[in-house]
Amino acid sequence: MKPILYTFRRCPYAMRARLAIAASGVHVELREVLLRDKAPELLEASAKATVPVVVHGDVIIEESYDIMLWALKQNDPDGWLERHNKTLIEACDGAFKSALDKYKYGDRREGSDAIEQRSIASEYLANLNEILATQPYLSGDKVGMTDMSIATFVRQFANVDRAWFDAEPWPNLIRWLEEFLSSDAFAAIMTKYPKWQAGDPITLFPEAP
Ligand SMILES: N[C@@H](CCC(=O)N[C@@H](CS)C(=O)NCC(=O)O)C(=O)O
Repeated sequence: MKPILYTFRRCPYAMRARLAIAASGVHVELREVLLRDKAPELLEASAKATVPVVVHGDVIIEESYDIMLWALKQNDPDGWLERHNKTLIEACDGAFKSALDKYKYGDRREGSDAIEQRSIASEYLANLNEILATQPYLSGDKVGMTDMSIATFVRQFANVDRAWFDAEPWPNLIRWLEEFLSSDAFAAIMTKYPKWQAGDPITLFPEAP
């Protein structure tokens, strides 16, 4: 039986797990989750009940970053793991994501806490822009683990107010994000699936060639 991936299409954590799984060529059985109506099978496997989750026999992997490593350690044809800046990824998952959530879900009137949080998150983005001034990708000359761990969160930030994002002085970051959003790799992980329930036919991910 193939490993099972519980996932949600628009979740940036689930997206990066799908990016790594697709790059590795490891096949999983995809189960699309509705966050407001989670499948009992997911809740049984993972009390934490966030997505993504991989269930592989007795092994349960409940963190997107760990799912990326799990897939790429099995097969890493593009050498993502060689290009892996853990400090930058941790800063994304920590202070940046926390500020992003307060910006995205807060009251975004001028002077509000949400706007203050936007400034905090922007410091991280300005740093990415500086890195991207000297090299095409966060991982160096080629895309790697660092880019693919962070891109879906920058996308989420940009989508809160795309006009504001595009007017900021970070052309390298905008170029990098655009390249990611128009990539085949991104398109391949954004297929829409109906919510999974027990008894449904198996959905293979990546889709069988
Ligand atoms: N640290 C976790 C975070 C995952 C996470 O928070 N996912 C969100 C969706 S984007 C979630 O499942 N939230 C639970 C809920 O909304 O009920 C990871 O890296 O996988």
